[in-house]
Amino acid sequence: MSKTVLITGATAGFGAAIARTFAADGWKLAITGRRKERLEALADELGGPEKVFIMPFDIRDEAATRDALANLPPEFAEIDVLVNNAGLALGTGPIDASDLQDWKTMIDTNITGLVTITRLLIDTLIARKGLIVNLASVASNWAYPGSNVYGGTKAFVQQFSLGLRSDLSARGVRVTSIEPGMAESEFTLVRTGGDKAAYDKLYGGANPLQPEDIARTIHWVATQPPHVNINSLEIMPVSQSWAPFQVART
Ligand code: NDP
Ligand code: 8X3
Repeated sequence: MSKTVLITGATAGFGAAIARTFAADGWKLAITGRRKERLEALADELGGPEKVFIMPFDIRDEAATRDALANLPPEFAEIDVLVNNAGLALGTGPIDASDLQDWKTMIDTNITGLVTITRLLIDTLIARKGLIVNLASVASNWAYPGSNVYGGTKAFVQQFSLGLRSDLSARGVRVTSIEPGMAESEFTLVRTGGDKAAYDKLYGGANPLQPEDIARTIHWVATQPPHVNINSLEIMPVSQSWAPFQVART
């Protein structure tokens, strides 16, 4: 019998690639995101309503999240794998040039939305001895100028993953924190408010990770034997590494 994966944020980037990778391996998919037309197109591409159930809602909205999960048809309700992928960065500037509303949007999406859907699905995941894959970031591990609140949300995701793992190991539930570096998706367009020049400058000549690289990794994590837990994986393109520490001289 085929297993079911619920992927948040499947309308673009990693989420869409994860959906394609799991679909190619015969999994049933429940996919979320705000852009309903993209969910519909992806569902059509991946086998239609027998294979894919679409859940258009805003992950920041608890009532909408509850409603969407309550309306999962029985053939999609037994979730084996939850991929908490929906998320975003807003802004690249320093703290004193950042917008407080942008910070709240990142916290509401990357933290509150993620913990809400996780809590709402936890009984199902325990019953299924399932797997939770959380999209953290290299920004969980390394601060860089402008990472401020985005990095803080991703550090939360990483630490929450460890906490989930501690609480759930005796129940057979697996938990993995995936921590990607530079990857080409809509992420930078969202972060810069649609600045294509910034997008081209960041990725141009850098040979960044592609969404398929992350999708392949998550599929590998999900297909390990049930006694194997991949705790965390930090993944960068070969071209990306570390800079010297900054030293401010006054
Ligand atoms: P994209 O911008 O390409 O995709 C983001 C996805 O998140 C979209 O499907 C979007 O759907 C969804 N999303 C955002 N806000 C909401 C919301 N309020 N409600 C529901 N869905 C939402 O980015 P990536 O694929 O690159 O990023 C996926 C995850 O990986 C994020 O958590 C990101 O922080 C993380 N990450 C990305 C890296 C990168 O360099 N690209 C590196 C490390 C981590 P919609 O807009 O339709 O709602
Ligand atoms: C996204 C990767 O390096 O832009 O999480 O913070 S980075």
